[in-house]
Amino acid sequence: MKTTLNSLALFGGTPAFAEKLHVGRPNIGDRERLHQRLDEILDRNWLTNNGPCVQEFEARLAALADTAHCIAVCNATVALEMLVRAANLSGEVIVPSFTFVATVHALQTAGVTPVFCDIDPATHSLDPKLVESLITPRTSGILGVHLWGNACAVDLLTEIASRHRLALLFDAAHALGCTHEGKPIGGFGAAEVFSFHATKFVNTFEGGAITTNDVGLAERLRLARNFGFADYDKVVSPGTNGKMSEISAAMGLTSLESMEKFVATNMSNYRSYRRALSGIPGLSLFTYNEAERCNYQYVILVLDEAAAGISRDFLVKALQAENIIARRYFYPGCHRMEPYQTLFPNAGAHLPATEDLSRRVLALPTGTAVGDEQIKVIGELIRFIVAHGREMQTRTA
Ligand code: T4K
Repeated sequence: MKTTLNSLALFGGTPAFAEKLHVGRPNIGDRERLHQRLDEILDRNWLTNNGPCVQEFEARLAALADTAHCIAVCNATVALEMLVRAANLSGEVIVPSFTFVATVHALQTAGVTPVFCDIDPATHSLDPKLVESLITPRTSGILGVHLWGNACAVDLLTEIASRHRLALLFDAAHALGCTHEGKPIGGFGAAEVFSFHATKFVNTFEGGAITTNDVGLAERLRLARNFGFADYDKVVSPGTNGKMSEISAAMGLTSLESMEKFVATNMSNYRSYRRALSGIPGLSLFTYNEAERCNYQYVILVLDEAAAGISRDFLVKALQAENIIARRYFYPGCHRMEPYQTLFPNAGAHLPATEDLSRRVLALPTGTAVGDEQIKVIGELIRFIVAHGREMQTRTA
């Protein structure tokens, strides 16, 4: 345990951890089962193009999301791009700025203008009261994000979308295995998109999937995923190469088999962080609704600089020096990234909660690579840094 400023890595001390602790360290499931699946793939000599592993992965996901259709894709960004086109979005779409930039890029890439809407600071997701005020005759849809796996204001957004005849889509990249009012995320709106990037708690190395109950949309998405091919030599629509490979689906199936174990670890880590950080002035954890099913894959710390006496950025710097690679998700907000900053230079004026929160949030390491003992050390360190924050900031100034 560190008890002097000089023992902190920032001031020349030995880092608290010899190896870096990452936010997104991949969870690896049953290696033997994965190797077995890889052998089966090689024996079949069928590596991609809607192979049996992909089909099985899609069936498992559709069951999990309780949807009629699931389309597995090479990553969630391409899935979002395909969906924006297949849902015929045009003109303007309302979207949060406080999200990973891929959400917004998917609109921009499809020639749709993103209209940034502010968030509710309590949920970190779209504020439905503000959504309605942004609807214009050019609006064709709303793209909500279930940030940190917590359902956004699904019911109010559904009501607004239906009253204004808008398409409603959800970026559910963080929300596999989560529920809203007991119903699995995946079946809300016209369609939802999951990510299985290596850093997600269930992963396919790279990968994504779209779930929907709309058969027409599912058909268009299947075509779009495979260049628009309806049959040999027969292309019936524009399309891309959005296919998931067999090796990715094999990883996904193996990962799904350990999903409950990963969730249990994440939940236990979340509770350990809650204990380890309790009572530290100016710090609070983003709280999950334990009445719902959650995957707890992100541990999100929200810092009140005035009460903590230390800035978020200083805390991140001090933690990273200790090999705790905390991340400033999703700083500085998409509206401050290109091309949006140039296109909409005044967007920030209408996004006070986004601007404020993106300066105060940080994600802490979790997943199967992190355990109780490490979290205790991280908690003690944060407690010490906050207690001596002013002194430390003066010393580094
Ligand atoms: N919508 C939302 C709301 C999203 O959050 C995302 C992706 C998407 C859409 C798009 O989904 P995909 O197209 O990616 O399927 C990471 C991920 O690359 C990204 O998938 C994820 N969200 C985002 C929140 O996080 P970075 O730029 O932070 O990645 P990186 O390389 O810094 O990795 C994060 C940490 O994980 C690092 O500390 C290192 C560690 N790591 C990473 C990889 C890849 C490992 O330990 N092993 C690994 O293999 O974006």
